[in-house]
Amino acid sequence: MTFQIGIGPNIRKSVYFDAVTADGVSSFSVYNHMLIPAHFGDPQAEYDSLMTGVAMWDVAAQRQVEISGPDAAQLIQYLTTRDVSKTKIGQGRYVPICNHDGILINDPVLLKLASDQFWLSIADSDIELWASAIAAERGLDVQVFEPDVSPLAIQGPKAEALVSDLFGPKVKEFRYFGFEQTELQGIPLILARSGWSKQGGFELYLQDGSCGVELWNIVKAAGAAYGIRPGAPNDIERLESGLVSYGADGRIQANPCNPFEISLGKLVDFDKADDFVGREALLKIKKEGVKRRRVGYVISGAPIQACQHSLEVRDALGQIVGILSDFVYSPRFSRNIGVGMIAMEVEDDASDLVILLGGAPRQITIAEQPFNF
Ligand code: THG
Repeated sequence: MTFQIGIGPNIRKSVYFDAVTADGVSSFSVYNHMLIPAHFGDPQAEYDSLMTGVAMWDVAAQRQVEISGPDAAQLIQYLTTRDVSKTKIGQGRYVPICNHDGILINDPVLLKLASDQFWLSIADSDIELWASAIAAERGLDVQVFEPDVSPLAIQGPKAEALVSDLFGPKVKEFRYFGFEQTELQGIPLILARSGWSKQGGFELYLQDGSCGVELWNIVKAAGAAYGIRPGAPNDIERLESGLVSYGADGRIQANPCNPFEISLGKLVDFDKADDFVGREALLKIKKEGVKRRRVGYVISGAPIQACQHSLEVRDALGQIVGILSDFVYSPRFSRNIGVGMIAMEVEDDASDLVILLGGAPRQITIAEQPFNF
């Protein structure tokens, strides 16, 4: 099946769009109603550069929702399941956001810029609407808006050397999710040690969209010494490393899940002094126990094409007992791997599980997360 996706004016371009098209982007996806590069025509080389070199990604679609004003800290505490009251300025945190039913609706990175100024660097759902509605309903004195900020990720084992060339050796001292306001040849940006891979790296949160192409080209030129390649958030690596993808692994409209099911239970702080959205529902879910759990899967047979849509996991009786939400062929483990959910009553060593792939059944087994072969 070959087809194209129509791009209309409802899908926004990134500030790096002209740069990534000049550099040969060959596939886009859509994230936060924006185009996001999917690959540049050579997924294998892009995977290799992430694993052994350095890759640069246009992740401007990781939009920032700014919450600032006298009640900003209070609103952040109320929106997230984590206790971020002790978070320091210049420190980021991975913060699940749930609705009142305890269903995960986003899993952003929080950046605390000042005692009264925060960014939520969001996954694929409309948190600006959610946060501004909650703020207004609660009569909080805050501004909620999308600032002119566009992250560019630099990931891979050589990322630190490159970023150190650009910003100086101080970057080696950055803690995970630690960040600093800085500039590069006069371009304002926030530099953070973060990014959606386990290969290490940094993100440049560009604060002037008119400089997108210029910033891209500065990084590209400096990265040439390390063999930098343009790429995109890499599904193979994230599955190998066990990172959660809100949207792919579940979203409220399809496969809604609570944090306990999706392995983010440790980020729900019932002990925090402040109330938070979903607290009551999550307490009840925890007390009653979840009905399914997040697992890795190994899919038998020949190497598979990357996943486009989730698949049902069935047992010997043909009952649906789980979901395989994303899968790839893993070069690191030389087998087909995936992630998803399975009913609590299914044993870890179940041998009767099957999926239907391209009309043919394949055996599928449960594997520990993160994968450990
Ligand atoms: N960087 C920035 N914004 C983002 C992402 C990012 N927004 C969207 C999406 N990614 C948010 N989701 C995640 C998911 C996982 C991680 C970061 C963002 C992550 N997880 C580590 C892990 O699971 O091992 C560490 C989590 C922790 O501290 O507990 O890094 O990538 N700017």
